[in-house]
Formats: sequence, C-alpha cells, structure tokens
Amino acid sequence: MATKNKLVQWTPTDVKEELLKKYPPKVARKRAQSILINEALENTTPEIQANVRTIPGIITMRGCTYAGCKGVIMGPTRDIVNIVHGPIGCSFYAWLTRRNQTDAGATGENYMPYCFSTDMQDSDIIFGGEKKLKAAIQEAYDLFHPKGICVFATCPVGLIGDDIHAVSREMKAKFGDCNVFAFSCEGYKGVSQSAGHHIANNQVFKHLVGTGGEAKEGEYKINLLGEYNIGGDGFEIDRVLKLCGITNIATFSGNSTYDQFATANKADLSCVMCHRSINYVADMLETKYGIPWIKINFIGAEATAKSLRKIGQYFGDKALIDRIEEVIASEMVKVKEVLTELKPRTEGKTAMLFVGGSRAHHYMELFNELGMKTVSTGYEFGHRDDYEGRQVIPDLKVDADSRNIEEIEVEADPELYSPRKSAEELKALEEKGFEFKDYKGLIPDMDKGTLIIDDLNQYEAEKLVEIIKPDLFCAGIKEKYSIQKLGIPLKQLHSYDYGGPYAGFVGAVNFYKEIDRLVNSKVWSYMKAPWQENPELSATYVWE
Ligand code: CFM
Repeated sequence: MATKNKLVQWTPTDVKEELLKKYPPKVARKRAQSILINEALENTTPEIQANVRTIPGIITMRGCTYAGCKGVIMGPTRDIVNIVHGPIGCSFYAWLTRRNQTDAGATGENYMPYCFSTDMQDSDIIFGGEKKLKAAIQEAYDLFHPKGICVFATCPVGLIGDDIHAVSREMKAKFGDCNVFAFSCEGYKGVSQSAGHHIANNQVFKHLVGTGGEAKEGEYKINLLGEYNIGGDGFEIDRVLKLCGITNIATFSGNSTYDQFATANKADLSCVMCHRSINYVADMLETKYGIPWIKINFIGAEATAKSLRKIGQYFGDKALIDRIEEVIASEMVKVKEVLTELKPRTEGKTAMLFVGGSRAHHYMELFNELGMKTVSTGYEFGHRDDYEGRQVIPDLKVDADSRNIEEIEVEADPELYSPRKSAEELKALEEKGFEFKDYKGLIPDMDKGTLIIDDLNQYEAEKLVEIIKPDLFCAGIKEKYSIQKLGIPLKQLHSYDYGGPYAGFVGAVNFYKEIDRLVNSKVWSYMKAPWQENPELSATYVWE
C-alpha cells in the first residue's frame, strides 16, 4: 500500500523545506523553529520551539484553555456539579465530548451526563451575569445537594469582568456544606488547553486536596496523576493495580470523586502518567505533604510491567515485588500470544503520531511492540520539557502568555506534612538507579533524521502524508477525515474511535488487534488521493 508507492526519496531537510515553502517568509521563519529534524547531538538534546501562540490564520489542531480546564481536568469527576458560566455553545461543546468514563459507584451520584450552563444572553453580556450565576448555583444546590460545585469562566465572562470567585465564595458561605469554587479559565487565557490544565489543577489543589474525608483503606497507597480514563483506560489500570495489591487513593482525574481529591494527601507515592497535564501537582503534593513522585507509563505492555516494577521497588516490600512479578507473568501470556500472531503483519510498517501533550510519546511504546516505526511525531500543545526532558524547565522562557497563568506558592503543611521516606532511604534508592521527579522527552526516543513537529496544522499534516505516505496516521477527529481522504488510515488517539481501553495489558492486546486491522485493510488502496488523480490543479488569471 502506501509505503510501496513511494517513488522519490526525500531527505528530512527536503520535507521541512516543502512544508514551509507555501508560507509567507515571516510565517515560515516562525514555523521553522517548531519543525525539528532530530539529530543525536553529543550529550545534548536539540531544542524545539513549543508552547507559543499559533500564528493567526493557521488551522491548528489545538483546543482552548477552557477545554483544558473544564473538559480535561474537571470533566471526569462525577460527583462535582460543573457549571459553565457563558453562552450555551461552550457548554454544549464540553458535554460528554471527551470519552472519559466513570463508574457511578454505590451511591450512583454522577452528574457527568448533565450539561450545566448559565446560558448567557446578550443582555447578560451588557448588564453583567453574576445574578444569573448565583441563581444557577442555587438551583444546582437545591436539586442535587452535591459536595462540590465548580464554576468555569468562558471568554465573554473574562471580557465583561463578572467576579465568579466572589460569587462562589458567597454561595459557599451561604450553603455551609457545599464547596463552591471557580476557575478563571477563559478560552483565550493561554496559548492552548495546557493553560487550562494548570488553572484547574491549581484550584483543585487550593480548594480541595487535603480537606479530609474518608480515604480508601489498603496497603501500598499511591495516587495516579494524569490518567483520565479515556475509553476505560483507568478501569484497566485499576484492575492491574488491584491484582498487585496496590491501593489507588486518588486518580487525577479519571473516574474520580470529590473524596478522592480531598484525601489525596494520604497516599505514599504519586505516580505521574501524563506529565504534561499535571507534573506541577506532583511537586506540590511533595512539598506540602511529603509524598515523593515518580514518572510511570501504562501505555504498552512492557511499559506497564516496568511501571509496576518501579512501584514495587519504591515500597521495597518482598511480598509486593513477588506479587507484581506473578501478575506480569500471567498477564504477559495473552500479550505474547497475540503479538506472535500479529507482529509478522505489522512489523516494518510506519506511523505518524500527532496528539495532545503526552500520547504522541507514550504510544510509541505500543508501536515499538508491534515492530512499527514512528517516522514523525509531535504534540499539539506540549512544552519544551515534553520534547527535551525535564532538565530544561529552569531554562524555559517566561513570556506574557505563561506569566498569565498563576504559579501557586506551596509550603509544608504544619499538620499534614510527613516525609514518606527518610533522606537516606531516598538516596539509597537513587543510588540503585531509581529515578524520582524525572521524565525524558520524546526527542531521545526518536530516530535520527525523523521529523518532530510542534503544533502541526492541517496544511502541514496533509503535506507530510503526501510526501512520506505513512501506513498509519494517529491524531484526532478534526484530522481524521481529511487524512483518510488521502488514502491513509487514521487512528484517533484522543477518543480511541469508540474503542479502548488501550492502557495496561488488556489495553495493549486491544490496540495490537486494532492497528493490525487498520494497517492491513485493503480498503485504503481503493482510495485515490487527490494528487494521484489530478497531480496539480493550476489556473491563470484571465487578464494575464
Ligand atoms: Fe495528557 Fe490526556 Fe494528552 Fe491532555 Fe488532551 Fe486527552 Fe490528549 Mo486529547 S491530558 S496531554 S489535554 S494525555 S484530551 S486524555 S487525548 S489532547 S495527548
């Protein structure tokens, strides 16, 4: 199929030039800094431009700050009423569009299917919407009596200056038994949804984490940070953790509840999955409560095994370590069986991954397991540390956009802080090669000469496919049909195309089968790409 038809051998430099050719010079210069040809530099990682504004006029794959706050971080929390203060479109957009699943639990308290909105009208924009917001909070309280109500600002709210925080404080004081707090997450606030993650996490940390309540009982208590239960990933991870005897106190925020956040301070280790959306919370949990953190990844069977072993090594208990090995051995039977059957069909195929802020890296594990090569990749809204590794954080430029996002000052809690391990214990682990507080970026995992592109846009995506013709393109719904019309299958790695889970061992097996089906389907060869039928459409002006 696609790879077989490749006629010309392009060098990465040619491809980069071709991507930039159509742009006006100023745009080309700016985009050039976000398109990196990977090269192994001695002891250093090449630098990429990331987390900067998309150039106006370019059709970006990014979402807005409100999406990152309301949809990504707070979306999966079932027993908090999430009220959107704004026009109805913003609420409708965020209404169950992300495939984060939940288990309504014994109480059945689940507000996720609802769409709560103040439905602002022209007159509210002119005269102010605070009264309407108050009434909405009151109505939600009267109807449901939830433990928490969250309020989200949309663009017009920031522009007209409604004080959503004052309203929330007033209502919280009035109710006495309902925690009401708000997020200044106007869509325009940052350069992408990444700013919304930060705004959401800061408020959850300030208003909710450590406020008490009944924590789950059990041994080896962890928090799972940056796991959002897309397509049931979190259910699979919880199944595996349970088999190992590890207690997951709080997931931030897949399948989460108010009480999970409130008792997150009771865990003894934070495991960070999607570091892009939450790494700063891991730091704050450590500073305030003394909980160390490690990077883990449950995407890929090998990566899952490695992450479980890392958790076992941290607790250092032989019974746990043995149980983890038993679980890995028994789960790997199926994984190996399926791989033996499928790998001969997937081996050598090529993929491109352009997804949010961490999946473009994490999913490379699954493709490696299938013997497939990731030939180009990049994030929609990653920061330089997601590409180059955590060590670059101190050198990151603070610009007007990043300054816009609050950095909260956290100190050790006078009552709740307790170091989980002594300095000597931590050092002993580190001496054995155990890594705390670190993650490598995707650049070191990519081959030399591959293209790493930040904030890829529609034009560049189509050009890339046209030139390189991968066997598979991974992105989201906005890209799906334009790429498939070019004769290349697209796997959605945001929503999983209604499939999943893809995390853990069961997830790896699901993924292998899905990818085998996609890259070996004959249907794509019947699709003629526009450039194959009409190589170039040209026209001239009649007066020329
Ligand atoms: Fe983290 Fe995510 Fe991602 Fe993300 Fe997202 Fe998502 Fe994503 Mo879509 S939190 S950065 S803002 S792993 S919704 S579950 S798939 S872009 S790569």
